[in-house]
Amino acid sequence: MFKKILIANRGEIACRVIHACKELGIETVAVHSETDKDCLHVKLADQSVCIGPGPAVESYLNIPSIISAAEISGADAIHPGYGFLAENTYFADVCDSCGITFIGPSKESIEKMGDKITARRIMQKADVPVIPGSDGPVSLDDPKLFKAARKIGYPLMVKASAGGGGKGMRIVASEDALKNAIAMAQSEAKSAFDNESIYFEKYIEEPRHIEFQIMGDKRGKVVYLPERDCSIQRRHQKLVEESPSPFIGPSLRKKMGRAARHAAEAVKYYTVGTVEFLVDKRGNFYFMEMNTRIQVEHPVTEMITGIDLVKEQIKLAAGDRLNYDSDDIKINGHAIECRINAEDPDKDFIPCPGKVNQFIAPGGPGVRVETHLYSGYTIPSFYDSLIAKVITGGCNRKEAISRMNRALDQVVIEGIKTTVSLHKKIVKNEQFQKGNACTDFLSKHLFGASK
Ligand code: MV4
Repeated sequence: MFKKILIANRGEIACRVIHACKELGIETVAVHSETDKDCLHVKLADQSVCIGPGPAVESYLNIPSIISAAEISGADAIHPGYGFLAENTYFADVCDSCGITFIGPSKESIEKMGDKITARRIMQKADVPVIPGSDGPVSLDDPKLFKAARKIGYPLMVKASAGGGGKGMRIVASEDALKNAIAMAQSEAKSAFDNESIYFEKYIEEPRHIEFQIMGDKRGKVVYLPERDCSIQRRHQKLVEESPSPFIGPSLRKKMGRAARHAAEAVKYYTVGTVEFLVDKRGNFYFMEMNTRIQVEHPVTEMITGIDLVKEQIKLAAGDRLNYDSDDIKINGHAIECRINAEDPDKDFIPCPGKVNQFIAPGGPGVRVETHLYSGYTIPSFYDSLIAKVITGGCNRKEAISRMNRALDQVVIEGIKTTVSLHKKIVKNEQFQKGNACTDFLSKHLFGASK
């Protein structure tokens, strides 16, 4: 097992990783930007190193600085959290060359799943259903372009191969909009990812976003865990996640879980990860992408399975074997997570950094809060606006919802605007309570057509 882990991240996830390390008896090194010297993760860690100025490119994305911090502190492994360097193949490679264990997948796994065209090809070979679409990249000067599009049918989606999470994506309603959509997606992808490779997918109407947590060990064993339903999103940012999905029964769960396991096996995946699917109204499911990291919403899975995913992740990186099967993992009740952002929902969700004069977290039965907030903390403007995750669990969905209602009413965050008010509306909404919320829920039920 590792002696000392450096956490190459900040905020709630850095705190979460430190909790796991402490429970495993592993020493912790926090890294922080100049702006973040008073952050909770710095206070919680055994040791801390300043790695540069506020802007992430100069600190949390600064690979030489982070590697130096690991070397001077004597860390034998690095946990990247999510975001920042978590899916950076170059970083995983540099860690390896320096004899530091990267707590995550191999660079080959990251690379294969990071390129969506490659991932689709590997999934097809592994008999994992993919969304009907083009076999490879499409190009504006291909004489068979319209023919290829017609074969898939309209509406279709133009997606960036290097994209994911909705970036570089366009819906195309009909042939006359095709070329323009490709050109737009291409230039967006070129500037965002320095890769203008584009492909087609059939447009799945009113889909649900269902994802499976998986875990693999270094001997090639992979297990799947129960699904999370992340259908409530805004501009491709998840707002609410729950597990199990009100939409998925035992037989579809088993079919999708096995497909998720095959997806992970196909890229020799040996850590925690998530396979995302779109599910249509009839229950057909399609591989969408794989996230090769621990995700923001992992606690809902922990709540209903009793498995500590971050501790498992660390143990798997140290070479431990998985000594249980998917069927041994039981669903215990229901869990929901609301992501609280420092944003103003009444002003188009503009970020609201600033001083938190008072913070009181809810507690009591079935409530878990993952946060780096404390009274007097100042939220900087440089980073993501996620400030807290409220997770509630109960013996069934109804109890998890009533606990979420109660917990959200008890949150006190003074000094800044947050999305707590939006979450209260979602959780009280009749369609949500019935389990009907699909991907257009927000626009349909809470905001009007434009959003
Ligand atoms: C799609 C889709 C419909 N058809 N792909 C991809 C990234 C994710 N953030 C949104 N993505 C979608 N891809 C095809 N072929 C619809 C969406 C989508 C969506 C999916 C799940 C949950 C919420 C969504 C909101 C908008 C669009």
